[in-house]
Amino acid sequence: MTYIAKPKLHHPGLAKNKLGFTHRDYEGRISTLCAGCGHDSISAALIQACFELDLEPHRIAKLSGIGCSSKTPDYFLGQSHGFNSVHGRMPSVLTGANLANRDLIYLGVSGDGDSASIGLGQFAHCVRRGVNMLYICENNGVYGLTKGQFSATADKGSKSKTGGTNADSPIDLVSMALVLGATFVARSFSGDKHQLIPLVKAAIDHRGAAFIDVISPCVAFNNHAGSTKSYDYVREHNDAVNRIDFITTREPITADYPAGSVQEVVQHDGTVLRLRKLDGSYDVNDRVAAMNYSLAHSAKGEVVTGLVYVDPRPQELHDYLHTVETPFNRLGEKDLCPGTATLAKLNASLR
Ligand SMILES: Cc1ncc(C[n+]2csc(CCOP(=O)(O)OP(=O)(O)O)c2C)c(N)n1
Ligand code: SF4
Ligand SMILES: [Mg+2]
Repeated sequence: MTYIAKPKLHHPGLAKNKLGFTHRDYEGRISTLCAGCGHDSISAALIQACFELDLEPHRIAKLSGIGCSSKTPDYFLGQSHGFNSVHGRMPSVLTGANLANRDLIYLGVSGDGDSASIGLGQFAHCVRRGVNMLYICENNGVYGLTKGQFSATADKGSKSKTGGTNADSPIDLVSMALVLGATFVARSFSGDKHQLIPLVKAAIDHRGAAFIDVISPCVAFNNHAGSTKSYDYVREHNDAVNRIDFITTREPITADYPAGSVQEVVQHDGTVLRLRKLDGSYDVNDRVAAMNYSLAHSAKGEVVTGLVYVDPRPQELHDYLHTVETPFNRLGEKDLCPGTATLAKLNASLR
């Protein structure tokens, strides 16, 4: 329950980062999500990444929409700025905040419903504008908060918990981010903290639009048995499997597997996720190759994870708009009202 505060006591031996903060200083309130929800693992990865990056919590702004995923900013970085907006509208609120104060680190936290259904247009425009942010989609293929309707990322043919079949083609947000010009694109799995934490750190460090699609199982409603997740499909492809983990129901799902291999992860409902980790020969700077690779493996029923694409020389919205470097809240009257002579000069330059 959110009204139960976490005890403030710290063990005196807790490790501190360079700023003298402990891991606890990056935590939030007690999570109210279902036990074993993938979203909680993503919160844990964000906490660990910010701790390891020695970030000052007051320099971070968390923005989200509506959904179980969008609730999570309450459960991490309790001393940072936070704004829980309207369903699917996080990107425009984040863009506005970023334009007003470019000095903060922006974390946009969203769900697949929030980003790929009602908020698809918002997602597209903030990515194509190159807003400097880490945009995380906690992707479980369902509307978890409203009890498990298919989202736009659900596989065609997958079954809902109540037995309905999804007839629509899925939206692949990684492919979309690549097409839209994101300068950092990755996919990970909430249960693979060894992959996710470094990706989060790299994305925070990236100066431009960074997008991470994190497959995050919904233990309550993720009942899809689509072509990529069915037992039949897995049996057919069993030769390619390095290792299969059978996970006890309602325990957090974990996966740890070497680069270049395929991991099949059995989810809480018995469906299987095939994760292919990119190997060392993959060129992360080739956008077109990244699209081809991602689509080719998607056609084989595999989910490509890892750093899919990064632009080594990214630009961001402020570069395009030539905005002033000083955040709006630090501009004085003299900056904002430079006087009639300056106004006349400006007007003359426009004639
Ligand atoms: C404008 C509007 N439409 C619909 C809803 C109802 N609603 C709340 S959360 C949600 C879907 C959330 O799904 P997702 O973003 O995938 O988050 P999850 O709960 O799966 O993490 C919907 C449809 C709403 N709150 N506001
Ligand atoms: S309903 Fe699904 S997404 Fe929501 S908290 Fe429970 S497991 Fe997580
Ligand atoms: Mg969802």
